[in-house]
Amino acid sequence: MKVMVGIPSYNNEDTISFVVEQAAEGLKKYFGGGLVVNADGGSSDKTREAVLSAKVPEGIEVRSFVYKWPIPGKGSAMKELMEVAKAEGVDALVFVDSDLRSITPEWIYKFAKPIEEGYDFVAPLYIRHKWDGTITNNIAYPMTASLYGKNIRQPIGGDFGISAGLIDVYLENEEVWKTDVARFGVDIFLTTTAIAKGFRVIQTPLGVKIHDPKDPAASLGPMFNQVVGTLFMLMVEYEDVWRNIRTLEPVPVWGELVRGEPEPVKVTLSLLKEKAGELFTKNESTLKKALSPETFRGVREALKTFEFDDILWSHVLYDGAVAYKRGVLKNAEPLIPLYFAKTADFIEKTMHMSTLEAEKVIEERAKIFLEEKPYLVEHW
Ligand SMILES: Nc1nc2c(ncn2[C@@H]2O[C@H](COP(=O)(O)OP(=O)(O)OP(=O)(O)O)[C@@H](O)[C@H]2O)c(=O)[nH]1
Ligand SMILES: [Mg+2]
Repeated sequence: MKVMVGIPSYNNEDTISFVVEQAAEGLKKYFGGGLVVNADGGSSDKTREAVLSAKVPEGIEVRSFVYKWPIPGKGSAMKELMEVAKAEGVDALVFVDSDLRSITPEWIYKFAKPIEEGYDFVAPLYIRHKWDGTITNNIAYPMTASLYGKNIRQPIGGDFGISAGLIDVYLENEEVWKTDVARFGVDIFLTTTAIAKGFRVIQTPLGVKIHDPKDPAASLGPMFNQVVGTLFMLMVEYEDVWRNIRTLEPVPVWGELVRGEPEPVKVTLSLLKEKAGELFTKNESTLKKALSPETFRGVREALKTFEFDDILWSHVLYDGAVAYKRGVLKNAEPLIPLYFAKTADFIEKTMHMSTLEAEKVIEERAKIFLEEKPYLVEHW
C-alpha cells in the first residue's frame, strides 16, 4: 500500500522536524517506505529547513513546498497536499499537524491501516486535557453528533487518515476552497463531508495529544469564526441528510484504547469573562436579530452570571445556524462572546474535575443537543 504523510505548517520550526522523523519512521516500519510532504504557508522562521534536514530512514522521500492557493490557511495547505497525493497515486493520505509532540510512528500505522481494510475516513481519538479543544467540546462534537448522528469524539482533531476515493470528493468542487474551508474550516469540512456522503468512517485511538495549545480568549476567536461558519454552511448544504436523524450512533474504534495523562492546558478565566462582556456589548444589536427572543433573554442573563447551561447553548447554535441560512448572520463572528461565556461556564464547572469526569459532562452535552434538535427543525 502506498502511503503519504501530509503536514501543513506555518512557523513551526521548533516542532516540525520531530513530526517528520516520527512520520518517516512509521512509513518505513509499517509500509516499507513512502512519502512525507510539507505544505507551508510562507513561514518567516526556519520551518522548511527543519523539514528538509530531518533525519529519515532510507526509502523515505521528504518534500516541502509553499502552497500557491491564494488564501493563507491550514485548509489551503491540505488542499495542495491532496493534489500531490492524487498525482502520486497514493492509496492513503495521513494528515498530521506540525506542532504535535506526542506523535509516534504507530500513529501513521493507525491512520493508514484502516484504509487498507476498506475505511475511507479515519478520525483521531485522543486523550486531551479537559481545557484543550474548547471548540471541539463545545461545538464541533455536540453539533456533529446531534446533526449527523455519528458519535465522532474528535471531528476537528486536525489529524486524519483518508482514502484516495475520498480525496477525489474533497477536490471535486473548487468553489468550496474559496471559503473558510481554506482556513481552519477545513477539519469540519473533511469530517462532515465524509459522513454526509456516506463514506466508511472509523476512529483510531492514539493516546494523548500534546501540541501547542491555545488559550481560548487570547487566540481562538478567529478559529471559532472559521469552524462555525463552515459548520453552518455545511448545514445548509446537507439539510436533507441531517433533518430526520434523531439517534446517536456509535462509530467503531480501531483496536484498543490507549491510556495516558494529558499535560495541563492553561486558560485565563478572567480574560474569557472580560472579552465575553466586551464583545457581547459590541454585537448586542446583531445578536438580538439573530437569536430568538427567548434565547436572547437567556444569554443576556448568562453574560451576568456565567451560568450557561447546555440547553441554552444548543439554542444559541441552532438559532445561529438558522440566522446564517436566512442571511441575518453573514458569519459566526457575533457568536464569539457567547462561546467565550460558555467556555467560562465550562472552566468553572470542571475546575475540580478529573479529565475523565469532565469527559462525562461533554458526552452529556451531545445528548442534550440531540434532545433539543426538534427546536432546530422547527425553526429551520
Ligand atoms: N500552511 C499553513 N498551515 C497552517 C496555518 N495555520 C495553521 N497551520 C497548521 O495547521 C496545524 C494546526 O494548527 P494549530 O495552530 O496547531 O491549531 P489546532 O491545533 O488545530 O488548534 P488548537 O487546538 O486550538 O491549538 C499546524 O500544523 C499548523 O502549522 C496556515 O496559515 N498555513
Ligand atoms: Mg495544534
